[in-house]
Amino acid sequence: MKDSRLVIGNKNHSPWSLCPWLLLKMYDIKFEEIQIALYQDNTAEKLGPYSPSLKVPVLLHKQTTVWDSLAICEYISETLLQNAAWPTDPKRRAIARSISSEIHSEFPSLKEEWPFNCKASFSQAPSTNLVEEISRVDAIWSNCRYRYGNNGNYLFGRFSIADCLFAPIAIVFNGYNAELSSEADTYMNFLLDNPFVQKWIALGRRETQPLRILSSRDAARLG
Ligand SMILES: N[C@@H](CCC(=O)N[C@@H](CS)C(=O)NCC(=O)O)C(=O)O
Repeated sequence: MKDSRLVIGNKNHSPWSLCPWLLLKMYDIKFEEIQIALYQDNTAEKLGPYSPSLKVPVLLHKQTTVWDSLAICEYISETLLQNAAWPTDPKRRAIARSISSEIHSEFPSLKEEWPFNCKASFSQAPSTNLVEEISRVDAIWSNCRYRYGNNGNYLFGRFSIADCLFAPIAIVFNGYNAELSSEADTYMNFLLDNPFVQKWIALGRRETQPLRILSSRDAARLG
């Protein structure tokens, strides 16, 4: 058995699973992937042995269990990467942590109106609140790359946990045709071109598991 096992949900519908999965892939850390179909009658029963919160993602590393995407990314960086997944400079690290926490805990309209779906390809008019949230993400992406990106493609000059946290947002913005500034659009496309993100999208698109608890409105919109 590998030292690290990552429990994830359906690739098509689990944005938080993508974050630590991408971090492990980018750093070439070998892990066993355990995929559990979400929103089924037996989902809680299957998650129970792994996940104290009955949600994914969960990392099982040796004798340690870590759950919640951001906590898992922190743990991976600290325990397996000598903190390499955050910027070295304390000021930049503080900003990287702040924007990662912000996307993780805020943006209710984005999460509600534009649910993560690798198959999405709609132009769905965003509400006023969602327009404000999109412009906040746009400002985060544009400012971080301008101020801390060292003329590179990543938010902080090299790949970091912040890029992991925004990878699902790139998929969502692309799927629902978000209107972005050209700077933000460039970063979105850069994330979408990442070979591991491409792989996740391709595998997600191949999934056919129906989601039992979707409302009829969501069922009509999502594949
Ligand atoms: N804050 C958590 C959110 C976890 C979460 O909501 N996971 C979803 C899939 S992306 C889930 O497990 N849903 C199953 C459920 O709510 O029953 C994280 O970042 O990991």
